[in-house]
Amino acid sequence: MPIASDERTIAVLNGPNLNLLGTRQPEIYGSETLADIEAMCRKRLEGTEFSLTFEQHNGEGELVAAAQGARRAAAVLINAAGYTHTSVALLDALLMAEGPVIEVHLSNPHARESFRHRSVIASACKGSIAGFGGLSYSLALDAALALVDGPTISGEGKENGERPR
Ligand code: DHK
Repeated sequence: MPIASDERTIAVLNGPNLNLLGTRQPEIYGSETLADIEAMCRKRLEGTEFSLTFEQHNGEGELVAAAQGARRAAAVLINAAGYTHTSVALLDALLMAEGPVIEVHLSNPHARESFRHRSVIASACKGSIAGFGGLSYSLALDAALALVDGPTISGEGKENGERPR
């Protein structure tokens, strides 16, 4: 069952194989587990007006459903893992997001095999943070909070009740 988010929520979505972080190719993905990363994200949002939803799905359909469930969130962070490079269905779901979507990766896909250089979901995203291990999530949360709380980076704003994308 996907979690339904609202505008007081920052949704963090994780794709396939990220459930095995900590043991999965630690030389590439680091030794932190996904539970460690979730705990760090929860801590980062303490004292803010936002609550966290944090999900991991191995199946493409489940991740699409999670993206649909997150469409009303204040912001969405997504590490789509392998589906980053393949999933038009996930792109379509992320295009429905009302707030900014930030692409997150532990590794730097551009420093790896060429099939990882292309992100199919990039056009739904405000930007991408990659290559910093678990810190990528923290940096992405900083970016999300700056986008939803403060003045916007590129001038488009919350005036007239508009939410930044
Ligand atoms: C995670 C994966 O599982 C890969 O398929 C991506 C991404 C990169 C990451 O670095 O977090 O290519």
